Amino acid sequence: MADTYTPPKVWEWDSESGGKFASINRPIAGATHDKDLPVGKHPLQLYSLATPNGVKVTVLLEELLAAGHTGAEYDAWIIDISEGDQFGSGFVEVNPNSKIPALMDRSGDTPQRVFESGAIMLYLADKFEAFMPSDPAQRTEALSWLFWQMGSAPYLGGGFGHFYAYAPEKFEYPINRFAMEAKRQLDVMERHLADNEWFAGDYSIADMAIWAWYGQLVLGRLYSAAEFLDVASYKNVMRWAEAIDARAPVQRGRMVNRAFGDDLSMQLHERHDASDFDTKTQDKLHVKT
Ligand SMILES: N[C@@H](CCC(=O)N[C@@H](CS)C(=O)NCC(=O)O)C(=O)O
Repeated sequence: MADTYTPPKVWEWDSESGGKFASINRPIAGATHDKDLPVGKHPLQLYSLATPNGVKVTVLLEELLAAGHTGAEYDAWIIDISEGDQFGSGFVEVNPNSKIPALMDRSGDTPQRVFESGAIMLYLADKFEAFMPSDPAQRTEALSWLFWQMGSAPYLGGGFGHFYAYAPEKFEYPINRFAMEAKRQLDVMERHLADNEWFAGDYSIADMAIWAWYGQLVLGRLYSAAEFLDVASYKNVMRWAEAIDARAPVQRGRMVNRAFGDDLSMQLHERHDASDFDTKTQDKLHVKT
């Protein structure tokens, strides 16, 4: 194989390196500009975007509300990562890592910040004692799968998705490397779901977290890669993904903070009330196009 790049002694940032998202990627943390975050009327303030990591949290919040946990009412504000909103000072105070999703819980005496989608899901599941098995062995199993997802998805998104869909050129080596890993991960899921309806006991945050990435992948919504990865061959993963996709709270959760895609009826840029899902209100909430 031809050697196309000889690394220099010390790496230097080439801000013109190309590829989708190249303009927002940088090797420095911290805020680039002053900008306060808006605060709405509910105790839970979510700052997010409907990427798979964002969808995990909005699906959980909609599931909690549908299950009768009225304390889970939330304002969802859009963070446009392509415009650099994640580098505003207010957002960096909630998530020093400058990535969506980020949550502020203002229900107590002191506002509590939570960042990292897995931590947010666990925080909400514990707060409302829902969508997490109470049996200690099953809870441990659910945590194992939740952390499996958190550790695995960067190979799917940052590895496979980046080189297959976003990189400025198609390079065989990384596409092969990460397609193999993505398919291995799907096979891990396939084998587990062959003997289990859900990942740990009943439907839980583990299912929601894994679905947002791998469920949406096999449903053909990520990276236009369903055929390339032959997702139809993972029959149990398909069965599980379709069952979750059919849930009304999941459909609502997918819409929140979505400001991309061709289907405008699936976009609810901000969510402040259950009635925002009504078409009329929704039109008003199409704040950006
Ligand atoms: N491990 C983090 C990953 C979050 C993440 O990667 N968020 C992406 C969108 S899916 C983001 O905000 N990217 C903006 C950036 O990289 O500047 C989590 O699960 O919350």
